[in-house]
Amino acid sequence: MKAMTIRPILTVPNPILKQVSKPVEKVTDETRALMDDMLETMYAAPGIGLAAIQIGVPLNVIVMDLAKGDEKSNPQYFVNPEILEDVEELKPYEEGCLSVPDVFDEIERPERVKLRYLDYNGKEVTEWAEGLYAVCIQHEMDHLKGVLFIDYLSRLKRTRAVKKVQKGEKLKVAM
Ligand code: K1U
Ligand code: ZN
Repeated sequence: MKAMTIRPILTVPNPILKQVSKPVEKVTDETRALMDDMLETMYAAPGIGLAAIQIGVPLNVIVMDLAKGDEKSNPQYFVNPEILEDVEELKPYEEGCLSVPDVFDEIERPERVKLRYLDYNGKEVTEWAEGLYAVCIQHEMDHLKGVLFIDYLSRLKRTRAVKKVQKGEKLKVAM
């Protein structure tokens, strides 16, 4: 039986979120235990994606589950993901982030990307992502580079977003 732990999710302006994550040398049981904890943490939040740095682990690891409402869960695991190709066409999507809670804004990204990554068992996968899959993997891969979706917004919007999160955190402590 897997023992999984829900870990605290770091929020802005925690400087750890700006760190650049490192490649995983080999997918081991330790990597799988990290991915199990990340998935549990993501489901509890709830969210549809999570990068390891969001729980303070600077490794190139991402989990995702894009199953809707009553659909069967569909966990996906990405170790050392790379974008091999993207298309010129950009598509806007109203993004959110568990590290910037209660802030949403429209971000434009390439509507399709070709990915290469290692899965839960360390097997190499190459495939195209589109729709919400393309949006989410690009958002999560930005986390691995220390980039947050609010970094694409104006300085004014970004400052407001960080202040909103800090105010929310203060209220949580007071309650
Ligand atoms: O913090 C994260 O990186 C996770 C983030 C992923 C994401 C969402 C939308 C666009 C791009 C990337 C989230 O999961 S935010 C929460 C969210 O979108 C959601 C939560 C519950 C149900 C459905 C969606
Ligand atoms: Zn995020």
